[in-house]
Amino acid sequence: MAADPDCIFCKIVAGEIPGEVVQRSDDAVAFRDLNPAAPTHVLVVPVDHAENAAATAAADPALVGRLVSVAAQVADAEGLGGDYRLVLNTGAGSGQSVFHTHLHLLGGRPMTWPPG
Ligand code: IU
Repeated sequence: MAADPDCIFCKIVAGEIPGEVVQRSDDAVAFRDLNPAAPTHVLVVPVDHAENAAATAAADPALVGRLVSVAAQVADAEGLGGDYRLVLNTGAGSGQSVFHTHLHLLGGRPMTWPPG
């Protein structure tokens, strides 16, 4: 699906509302999370709107891999040295609050498991 006029991440992708973009390509945009949960907290989102990673994978499986590649590039650029967490919350019960696919890149502090 192309842009959803009611979606805040579609608006950030389109530059209609501000976001601190750190990397952009034809099909993905990476921008800093407004409420960072780690020293590096970047969201990698597909340009095309889909409600979650499973929907993105159903539409274009390779795109999910490209989101991970972007996250790895950003992690390198942030100097994370290969230590970071990637998270795809899927569904409100998992903690997903924005229903446009986004891959969280978290790093720059020790991580614990399991997450809350
Ligand atoms: P979640 O996986 O859907 O819970 O993550 C949504 C994230 O989007 C969360 O970390 C928010 O802080 C972040 N965010 C943002 O960076 N900018 C926004 O305008 C909004 C949410 I709304």
